[in-house]
Amino acid sequence: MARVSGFGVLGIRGAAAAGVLVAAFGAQASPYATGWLGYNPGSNPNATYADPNSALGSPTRFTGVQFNYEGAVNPFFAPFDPQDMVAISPGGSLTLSFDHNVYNRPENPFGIDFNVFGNWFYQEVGGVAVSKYGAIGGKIEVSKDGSDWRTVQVQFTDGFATLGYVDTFITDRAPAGNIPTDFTKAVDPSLNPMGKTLAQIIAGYNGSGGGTGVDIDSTGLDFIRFVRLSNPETNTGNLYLDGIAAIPTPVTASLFVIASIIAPRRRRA
Ligand SMILES: [Ca+2]
Ligand SMILES: [Ca+2]
Repeated sequence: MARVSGFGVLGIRGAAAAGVLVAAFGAQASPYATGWLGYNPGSNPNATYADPNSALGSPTRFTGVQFNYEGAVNPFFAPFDPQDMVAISPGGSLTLSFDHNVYNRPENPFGIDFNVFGNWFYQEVGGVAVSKYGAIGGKIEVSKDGSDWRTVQVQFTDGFATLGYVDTFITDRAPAGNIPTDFTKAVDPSLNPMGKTLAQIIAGYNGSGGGTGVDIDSTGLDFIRFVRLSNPETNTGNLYLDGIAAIPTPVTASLFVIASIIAPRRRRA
């Protein structure tokens, strides 16, 4: 991850000092949802995918374990284990919480502040993506305090299918790769996966794990702590939520601050 490699600039002492500062300021402990508060499975609950805890932590990189049909997650092979995701049927909703404030940062690539992951995927014909399956919408709202909710401009399934690894190029039942993608990195919204092979899509993701990128700028909020996904009553299908991932604070700015704090101590030593 960028954060870890960034510490290489300062060496072990710098990393240790940064660790102290992170602890002192209570900075983000997890980029993913760490809690949920309020799960309404909706009018047509799916009892197999009924555990909201499946939407906490990292999105899924390897799926099918519970069905004995394992494979690395890629845009042609979506997560489908009950431990991977939770269902929200029409009329239902689920609220997730981050353990830190997620800010609207204009300097984030494409303005995106967090990613949302589901189980939509690309249908493959002749080795290329020809259509998006399971893109049935879904309303995303954000909140600072869990009571004042603002709707964002994108819908749940507007974004990109999940990719678990950058070094697996088999579309169906691939073994786990060695290089995980970054779920906290946004895909360029102008990328069009249709007509592309898995290798071309992986190149287009540029290290990202996919997802729907959300920019909270239009909500007027400077930061958010809660994300609510709702399935409109007018929908006919279920939404399957795998997880959410916050875009981290740019590392370079943080390290310059840390370096300026620890440098005088080194000179006195
Ligand atoms: Ca933003
Ligand atoms: Ca999950």
